[in-house]
Amino acid sequence: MRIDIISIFPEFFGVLDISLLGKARERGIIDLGVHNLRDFTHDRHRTVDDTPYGGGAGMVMKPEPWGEAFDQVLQDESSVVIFPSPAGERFTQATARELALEPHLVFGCGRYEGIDQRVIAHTATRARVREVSLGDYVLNGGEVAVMAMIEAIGRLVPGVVGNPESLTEESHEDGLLEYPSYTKPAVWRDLEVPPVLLSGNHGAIAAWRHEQQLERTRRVRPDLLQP
Ligand code: 6GU
Repeated sequence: MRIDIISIFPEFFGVLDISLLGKARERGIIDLGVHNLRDFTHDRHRTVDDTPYGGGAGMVMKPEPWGEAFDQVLQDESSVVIFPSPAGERFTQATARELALEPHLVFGCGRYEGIDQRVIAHTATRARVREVSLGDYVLNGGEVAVMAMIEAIGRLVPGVVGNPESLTEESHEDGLLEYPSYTKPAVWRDLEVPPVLLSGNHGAIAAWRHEQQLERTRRVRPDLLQP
């Protein structure tokens, strides 16, 4: 999978060199390009924003540098462009699963009050475009959101996570929260591991874990159980 990121803070993405994603890049499974939006400006101050038409607070990102950046980065109809935005559709595990199947993702990180909407409209004429939000709160810019999305998507790309079974037994894969986990010692500071986990009875363990998933989901995320 090829991933391109366009941002005025390319140095944000240095952390993608480390950890699981860094290994996937070393092994050639994920190919990452980070582009500085200011490299696509032509004025002395490398201006990327301007005041909003119609008035109002804040600044809006100008369309021209974005247009030139996409001219360089977009390949063909196989590209999917993702604009992180608190006004987007919700990013979920299902979104991550869909995007993990794509050969080329491009993330356009907006700052200030957003990007001139014509950038999104024009990009949609030459690629599939999605405006995506992590949740109902506001971040200063898309960079941190894109980091989270790339981690969620990247670990679902075949070969990135060593043991694929670890992907099927986690929160949200079956619509429920994950069951609680325990390791040795069997007693720690007077707290015991639930005895069923030491029983060796695999049927009983599976049933207990499923009950724990249901209880936890009912308690903290009842919305996930609505039809
Ligand atoms: Cl994707 N971007 C920004 N700027 N804020 C957000 C978000 C994204 N998701 C939640 N808040």
